Amino acid sequence: MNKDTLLRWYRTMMRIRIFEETVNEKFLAGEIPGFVHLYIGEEAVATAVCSLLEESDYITSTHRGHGHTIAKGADVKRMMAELYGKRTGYCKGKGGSMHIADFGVGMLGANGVVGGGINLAAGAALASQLLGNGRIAVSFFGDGASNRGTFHEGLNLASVWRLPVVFVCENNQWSSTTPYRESTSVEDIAVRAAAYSMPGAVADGNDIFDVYEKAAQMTQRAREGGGPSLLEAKTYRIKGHFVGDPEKYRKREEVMEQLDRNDPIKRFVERVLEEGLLTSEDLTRIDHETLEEVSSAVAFAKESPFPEPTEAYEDLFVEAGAQ
Ligand SMILES: Cc1ncc(C[n+]2csc(CCOP(=O)(O)OP(=O)(O)O)c2C)c(N)n1
Repeated sequence: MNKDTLLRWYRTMMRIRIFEETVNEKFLAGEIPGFVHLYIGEEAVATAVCSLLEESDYITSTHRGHGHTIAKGADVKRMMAELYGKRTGYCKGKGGSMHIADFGVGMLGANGVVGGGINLAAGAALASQLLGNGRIAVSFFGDGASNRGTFHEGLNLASVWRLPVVFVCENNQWSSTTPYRESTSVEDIAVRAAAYSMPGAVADGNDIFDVYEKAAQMTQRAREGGGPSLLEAKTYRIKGHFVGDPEKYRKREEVMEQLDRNDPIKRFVERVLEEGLLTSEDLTRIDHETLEEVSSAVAFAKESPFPEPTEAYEDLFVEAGAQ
């Protein structure tokens, strides 16, 4: 990997981590309304996969969408403003965390419906195929979503029509309060790809190099007209299901062990320093710049106005072709 890519990866992972640590803190302080799910511990997946995409390519996301949105190039100021419910936010402050979208960078939306993004990505890929514009689509979703009908419908038709789409299952071991082993018929979700005649692979989702290598084969296949594939990234949800989750269903030691041994940012830093690929000055500079960037996003959000009550019924429908 060249140095620029490694620096970009680190900046993106830190941008996600600091953004979310800040959101956690501000939510608990009562400054952010609504409901928030954090992606902490899973940053390597979105970062590696999105670094293989062009701005015009599409992604669909989930209820745990900040990481995907940031990795696809959205503006953290407008994201933070949306979380604060302000008019300068992506949905003019009326959507919140689970509705952030930025069509300008191909981010087709977070989604409060588990498994809801899978067929949206297949649809975007179908549009690209019909238009012949060369764009590909990626759908990020969880292990829980892989047990929904939408997963099976989406993979089947994507395969039948050889759509340019990559399905990325982030197996973070938990589906809300349920361990994936208690709800999922297979050890590796990737094996389900065989049922839909497409390649499937398992990546160590906390090793950005591994995710990148496996995802690269799949994005290339999609670009070359080879059709869809399924990547399962094994990772771990460090935070509760949502901010404020008392987490009575798992032991604290399990989380601490993952944080200690398997934090994707820590693993990246150890490797790049050990192999002399980046210096600690490179990393510290990015840490400072990112902290600064996120704190100005908070200031921007706080200074921005709330929408007027009269705006409640505006923007509910978008005319076809308007975006
Ligand atoms: C169709 C649907 N069913 C149930 C829910 C409630 N729900 C919200 S998140 C979640 C767990 C999703 O687990 P997973 O897909 O593994 O994603 P993760 O939360 O682990 O990122 C559930 C059941 C929902 N939002 N939508």
